[in-house]
Parts: sequence; structure tokens; C-alpha cells
Amino acid sequence: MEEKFYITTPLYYVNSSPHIGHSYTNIACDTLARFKRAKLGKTNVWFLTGTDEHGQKIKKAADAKNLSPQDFTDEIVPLFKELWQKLGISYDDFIRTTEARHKNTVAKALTILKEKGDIFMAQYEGWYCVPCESFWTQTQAGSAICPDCQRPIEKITESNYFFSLSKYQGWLIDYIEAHPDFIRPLIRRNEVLSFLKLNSLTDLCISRPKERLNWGIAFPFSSEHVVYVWFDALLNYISAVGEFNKDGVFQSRWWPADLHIIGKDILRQHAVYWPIMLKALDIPMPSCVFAHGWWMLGENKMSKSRGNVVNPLEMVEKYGIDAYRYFLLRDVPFGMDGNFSEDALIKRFNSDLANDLGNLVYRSLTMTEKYFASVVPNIDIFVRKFDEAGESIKNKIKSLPQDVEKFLTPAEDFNFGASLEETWKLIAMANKYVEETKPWNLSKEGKLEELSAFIRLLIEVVRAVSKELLPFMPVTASAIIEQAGQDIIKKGSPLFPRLEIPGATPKKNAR
Ligand code: ME8
Repeated sequence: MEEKFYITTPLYYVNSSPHIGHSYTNIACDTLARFKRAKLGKTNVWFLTGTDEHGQKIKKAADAKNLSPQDFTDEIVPLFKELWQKLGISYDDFIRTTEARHKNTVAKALTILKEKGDIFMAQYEGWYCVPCESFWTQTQAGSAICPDCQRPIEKITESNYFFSLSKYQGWLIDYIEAHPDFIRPLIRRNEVLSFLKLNSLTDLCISRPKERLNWGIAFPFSSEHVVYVWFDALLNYISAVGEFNKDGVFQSRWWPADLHIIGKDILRQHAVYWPIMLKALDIPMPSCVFAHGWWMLGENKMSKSRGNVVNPLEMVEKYGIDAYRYFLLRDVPFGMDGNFSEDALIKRFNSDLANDLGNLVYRSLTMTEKYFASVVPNIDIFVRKFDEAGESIKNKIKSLPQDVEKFLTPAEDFNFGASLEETWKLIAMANKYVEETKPWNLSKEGKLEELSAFIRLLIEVVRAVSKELLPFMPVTASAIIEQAGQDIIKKGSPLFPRLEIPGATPKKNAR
């Protein structure tokens, strides 16, 4: 069978419009999807994103706007789609948890689990946090304050359905231990393992009485309950790509997922609940759950509930899609937290994009134009012998695809920054080579053959760089290919004109 790649983002809550944090996850997924499409072929990659539309949070947000939850979510979903379009997010499918295909799969999964005896009914008494939709134990609840959001919580008693997490705890520990790449990065894997080893899992309450909350998927075997939003939402990863057959076997061209990328805030649900749900349903495990870090503003996580969010559209408007994508992927190692600052973005813009990349492309094309009337010299650089610096540039051109790919694996924690750095190494080598070779002297001295070889080498660098940048910075890379990809170059204006600090608006060229 041909190798395939199925990648997913979390399904975002539609209680308000997306911010930088959401765009980060989607840009990372998009980059990998584009990368895999180039390698495996378009038809072997499936990139899923979507929206999480049930539960108390959404109901409250809809109530506040005097809309039905469905009308409310119908209004918000386009904001996500619009942002993804602006950011060049090349998803193959967008699933909404309010769609029939999803609701049917959830109902079917519940029926199967009930028949297997993994779902049972019991009385629940506990401390409940409305905004977090989480129950807390007496110890966790302490003085009736939510350990997560620090808001007051309430004591509730009710009849509910439970999913037997506890039965699978031993299995999960063994599974994680036997599969080092299942949860990445390592710090998150260790966190999950030590949580599992130090605590006894309590069974998960997966229903909500309709009288308390009616905005959710109907329970197939109870008219009085709806499904807990997390239990519903996680199933999107299968409901979007397949179906249970009449024997209860899940069938899909894409499953198991190769990669679930999430933020570290939702690690527990993806590294504990989800694998156990799949195991109980007899469905194979995803290959990797990767939890990235948080974008912070100062001391705090950027979040909708805190209200300290930066609007990605504003950043794209100011700096262009690709500078924004580049900054997010390059500035902070994937997996770690990072502080968002426009100053840092502008610094990266000026040094990496204007001085390094933009300069190399512009000067290479300018020289081709000046010395060869825009016709790329017809020389096979891999046959011709260059001086030492030229030879190492040739070698770097050859090894660049592997150098870039090497970091885009679970074992390397999808280190986008390190991948980009490899490309920037070549850019730096080429810029240095221009300064050392002094092509203007070659021209003056009439050393035409050397000059031709030199220019061709530069154009090959530009082409190699643009190819590797396609998944990361699709607009810029395409613009470079457009300018430098053919025998006759078509020089445009500089790709990244330097920005004044602070906050000046750049000219909007091909970015
Ligand atoms: O949790 N930094 O949805 P959500 C980095 N519906 N990433 C961030 C971020 C930040 N400051 N803030 C948010 C939910 N994210 C559930 C998921 S999945 C079946 C259901 C990103 O709208 C990050 O990917 O709260 C995080 O995990 C996700 O948005 C949470 O989005």
C-alpha cells in the first residue's frame, strides 16, 4: 500500500473568533500537510480541521447573543474559514461537530461501547466548573474554586453515564511505554506517564442531563441526556474519515491518524481519554499526538477567556502571510512556550527575510538581468568544478532536501525552526559567496565563463531554497519560483522591503 499521511488539528470552540494560538496549530499542520503532499503525492495526504460546537461554553455564548446555538455557530464558523483561507491553510476537510456524519458516528460509538459494557449509569456527585465543563474531586475543589480557571465551582448530584477509563489504565501505561513516539515531545510523554502512574483514573462522566444542558448530541439510549462535549468532539477524528460497518468495525482509507497536533492545554484528553476510547472501540491507535506550547502575552497564556488575544488577521495585514507564518514557526522551538511580540516579528522580518532571503533573491536576479540580459546561463553546476566555497554550496544544495526533512519527524519533535535554519544556512553561504567572489570584478575583467558559472550557481541556490520553502511560506516560494524558475528570469520588486521599527507598515509586495 502507498504511504499516506493523515494529520489533524484540534476542533476549535466557536465561542469567539480565532486568535494567534489557533492559527499557530493550523499553520504547523498546514506546513506538514504541504510538505507531505510534495513527498507522497496530493492524493495520499489528508488534512482535517474543524469546529467544536456543542456544550455549555457555546450555549452560553449563544445565549449572550440571543441566538440559538445553531444560528450562533453558523455565524462564527465562517470567521474560522475566512482566517484559514487568508493564512493559506490547505485543509482537505473541515468538520463541524453539528454535522450529521459526526452525530451518527458518535451515536454508533456509544451504542458499541454500551454493548461491550464500557458505558454504565451511575449517580454522580461532584464539584463542577461551568466555564471549564469539568468535574473536580473534593480534594481538587479545595475551597470551591476551580483549580484550572480559579473561578467558583458548584456541587452537583445527578444520574449520568460513565465511560470506564479505569479498566484501561494499565493497558495505556504499557502502550505509551512501548511506543516512544506516541506522545511527543518527551516532556509531555513523561507528564502523562507520571500522571497515570501516580493516580488512579476515575471513570469519565460522558453525559449531561438535558435539564442542565440541552445543547449536545442526543444519547442513543437515553432521552434525558446529551453527550459530554469532549467525548463527542474527540470522535471527530474518525467521524470525518470513515464509518462503522454493520459489524461495528470502523473502516477508513485514512485511519489511523499519523499525527494529531494539539496545544498542551488539551493533552489529557488526547493522550488519555482518546486512546482509551479507541482501544475500547477496537480501533488502532494514532501514530503520534504532538502537544505544542503556548503563545503567551507577557506572563499569561493568550486565551479567549482572558481576552488578551492578538488578532492574526491584523498581523497578516501588517506583515504579510508568510512573514507571519515564518515568525511563528521559526522563533520558538515547536513544543515550547513563546512570547508573542511584534518587535520580535519585525526583527526576524528585517534580518532573516529582508537581509538574508530577500537580498539573495533580489541580487541574484539583478545580476542575471545585468550581466546576461535575464537569461540564466546554461551551465551544469554539478559537472563544473568550483572553488572550495562554491563546492560546499553545491553540496549543501544537494543535501538540503534531506537536511530539511530530517527534523520533521516525531522523534525530532517536528522542529520547524531547525528545518528552516538548514535552508538559511544555504542562503547565508550564498550571500557570503557573492561578497567574496565580487562578480562585478569578474565582469570588469571579462571572466565570462566564471561569471556564468557563478550566476548559475546562485540561481540554483535560489531555486533550491524556494522549493524547500514552499510548505513553510507558500506565497513567497511561489513568487520566487515564478521569478527564477525559468530559463529567462522575471525579476520583481524586493520580496521583503525592510521595516522601520517600531510598527511601520511595509509595502505589500509578493509576500
Ligand atoms: O480546546 N498558544 O478548543 P479551543 C498556542 N474544542 N496554541 C493555542 C493557544 C495559545 N495561547 N490558545 C489556543 C478546544 N491554542 C477543544 C478542542 S479537539 C477534539 C477539541 C490552540 O478553541 C491550541 O491548539 O480552546 C489549543 O490546543 C487549541 O487552540 C484549543 O482550542
